[in-house]
Amino acid sequence: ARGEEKRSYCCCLRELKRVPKCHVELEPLAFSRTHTIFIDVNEFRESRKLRPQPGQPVWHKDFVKMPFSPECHIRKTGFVSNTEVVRWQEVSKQLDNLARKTNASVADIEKAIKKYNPKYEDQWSFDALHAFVQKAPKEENYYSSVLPKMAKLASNLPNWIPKAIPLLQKGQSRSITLSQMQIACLLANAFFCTFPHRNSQNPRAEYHNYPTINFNSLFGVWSEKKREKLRALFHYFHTVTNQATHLQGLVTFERRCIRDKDMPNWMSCKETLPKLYITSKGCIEEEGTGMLQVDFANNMIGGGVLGSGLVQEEILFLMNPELIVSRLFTERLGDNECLFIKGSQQFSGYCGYSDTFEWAGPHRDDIPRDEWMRLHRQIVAIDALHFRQMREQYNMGQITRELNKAYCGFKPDDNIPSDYIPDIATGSWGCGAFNGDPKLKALIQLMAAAKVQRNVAFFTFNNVSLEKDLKNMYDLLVSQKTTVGKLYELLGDYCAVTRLTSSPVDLSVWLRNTLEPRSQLSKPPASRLIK
Ligand code: AR6
Repeated sequence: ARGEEKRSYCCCLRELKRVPKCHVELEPLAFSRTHTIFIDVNEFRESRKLRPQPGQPVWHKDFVKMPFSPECHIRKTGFVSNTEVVRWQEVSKQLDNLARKTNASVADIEKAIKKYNPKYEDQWSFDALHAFVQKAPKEENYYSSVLPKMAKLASNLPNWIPKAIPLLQKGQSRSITLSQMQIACLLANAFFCTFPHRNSQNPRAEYHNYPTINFNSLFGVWSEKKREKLRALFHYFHTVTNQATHLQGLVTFERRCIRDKDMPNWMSCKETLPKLYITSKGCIEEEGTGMLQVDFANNMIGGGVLGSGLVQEEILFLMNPELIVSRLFTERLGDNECLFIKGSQQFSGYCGYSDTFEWAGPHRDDIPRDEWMRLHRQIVAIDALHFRQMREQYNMGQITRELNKAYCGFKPDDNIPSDYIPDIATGSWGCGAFNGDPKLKALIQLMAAAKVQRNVAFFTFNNVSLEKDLKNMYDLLVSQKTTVGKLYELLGDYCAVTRLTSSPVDLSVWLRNTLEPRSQLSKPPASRLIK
């Protein structure tokens, strides 16, 4: 039986392409109609300095409403009458007070935040933050010294980012490039809940179609999970306020939207499946370093990272907190959209998962940078459909939606020679919190990867039987030279059959019975066997 198991068309990990080895030299960094850059590009080109680009905030529906905009007011209730004051006056007063304290307490922070968010005085709880600081072990108890530094960083927002940040809105393909220090400053503001108009949960609220960004939701409802989240985030702030010299790079956030008419006609795709490396050991972010790493996203980017969620996307965002800033400007992703993030830094390591998740200490990120001083890390956020009932997914409408979503995330930039395109590191996308069928979703991702001619490293995350089943399914399809178009047609038949049965037939079994009714497995050629 051992000999049998070894016969597979699957490839080895070292056969797959990664950056920086397969990196193609970039054009010089430059603004364009669809790319907003927040540093002075000329200076960057001449001396690699990351000086903020001058500009003005804009109080407009297409831009992030900044807390220091002169149009941003708060109402102060007095004994006799109410007055309106410019909100930044109050915010910077509070932040400057905190910055001057040598030992800021959580009570000081709570008081400060509520001063400029008076509406939430009775609604926001800080019990988790209080418990966190109280219970922190001695060696980690640097909070009272880091908080004033964070307040100072936050109050410098008008200097770090004077220019208006465009929102990455639905239906647009556009990018934003920020320096890592600018991101740290924005996140410090998120921590102190300074962003205006971002707190209402009302479906009619101005930003109802955007994720939340202010950190208030992290501060209430104490749990062990919250503790681990706060450890990771405080470690990030501790690092950025102490070792700013290490934050010498840029990060790009790119929203991509593909119009329906530019989506593939799946039925007529002639491509066969790409190379596949599959393993139950390891995970996307470690063994997949240098490949395009898939974020199993929520359509509200970052999902529950600022609340109670703690699965793949949230963990990724906690290990790489710069990703969290995407919540500030990324509107809910549509079915034909995704978000790429290039250059984010990993600050922490972790162990466990979900309820057993633990922050495992600092991570030294020593991957090299590209010509734009971005770390060679590429992440793509694609949100699968959330199936309340497993059965809902066996339907060609849903399958086509998932194929198009994966295609949008996997499609490389135009005009890059294929030798310079890294392969894809993924796994059971949509099959945890979102209840998808791991075999169907793996096939969908392989079909989308085939269409864009990228190979796949697939991590089943300790699931040994899934590894085996996917390997067998893949071997069958490769041995039969099954095209994407043919698979699409087969999936149509599979859905039809599944609709007629009370419990879904296993996809890999059904494919085997359909493609090989006599179970005549053709043997792979000796040259493709893994020794
Ligand atoms: N590498 C490889 N596989 C992993 C990793 C990893 N690092 N982490 C988890 N898995 P899930 P979804 C496997 O549930 O179903 C979030 O709240 C693991 O087997 O995170 O697409 C988002 O914000 C896990 O069961 O993805 C969304 O709201 C499976 O991948 C929602 O969850 C799926 O991970 C998305 O849920």
